[in-house]
Amino acid sequence: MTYENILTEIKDGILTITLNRPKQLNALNKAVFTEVESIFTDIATKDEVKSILITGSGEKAFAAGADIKEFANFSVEEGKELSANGQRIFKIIETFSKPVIAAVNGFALGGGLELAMACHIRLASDNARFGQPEVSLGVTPGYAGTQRLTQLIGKGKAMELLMTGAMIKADEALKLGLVNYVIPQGELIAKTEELLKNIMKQSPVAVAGVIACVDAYYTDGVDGFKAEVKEFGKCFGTEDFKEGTDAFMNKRKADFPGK
Ligand code: DAK
Repeated sequence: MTYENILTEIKDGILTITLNRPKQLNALNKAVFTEVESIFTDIATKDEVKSILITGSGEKAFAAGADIKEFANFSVEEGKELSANGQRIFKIIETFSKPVIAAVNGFALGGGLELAMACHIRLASDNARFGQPEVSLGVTPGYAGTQRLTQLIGKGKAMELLMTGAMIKADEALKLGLVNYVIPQGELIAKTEELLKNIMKQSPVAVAGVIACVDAYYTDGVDGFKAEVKEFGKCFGTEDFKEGTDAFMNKRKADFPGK
């Protein structure tokens, strides 16, 4: 697929996806969703991609929400379909077996914040702003913002942000646990890559297991403790486990095959 709304680059095992509609502050339209889904499908089995960094083009926005101009005249049915499709694609990101980090380089509003929250970890530049302003447009969040924001920052604060539609600054997002670090904008990508490289030194199989176990905690009807027993047990049959334990016993650094 040729991408017109995202830029992609693979370097040192990291796929960088840059949302690229700077004139619309990287607002998420249908085409962006299609392209994001396509790239995730494409890289799922591509060994050269070991982790993913998602950011926005320019210095102003990660993504200023769903494209308001696109959905303004939608019917009830179209609204439901848009929401279900977006939720499905964000779920692919959330449950992706390779680490996905959002480098939030500016506004992350509405669908933009929902995308960042679907990523495993979020880092923010000092100019970043976060909010779910949907209620100001007469809609509720449609891409699982009510769920993931509550999971990440707790019910009271999530209710406040969701009901007021207020925007918060990066330092408050840090205090709330919405982002892990706040970094000067010029250093955001380097710091995000550094974190991904630290993760990529670990066993990819075990990292995928961690993602699955943490997701299990939030999945209805799934017992996360049992999921952990299963993932833990699986590791004993992997080459990564043999390599990791052998490296420890021989006082050398592990070089994980990822199998
Ligand atoms: N969609 C489309 N265009 C957008 C946009 C958006 N979300 N945000 C900004 N733009 C466009 C502006 O229209 C403007 O374009 P021109 O007028 O120059 O053609 C350009 O980007 C620059 O924006 P501003 O001139 O407004 O820039 P400022 O620095 O003055 O303000 C801002 C920056 C981020 C505070 C402001 O642009 C703003 O408030 N933007 C809208 C934020 C927002 O409300 N985002 C939407 C959140 S709600 C649904 C499923 C999901 C959703 C809804 C329904 N269904 C299932 C139906 C999700 C909804 C959301 O994401």
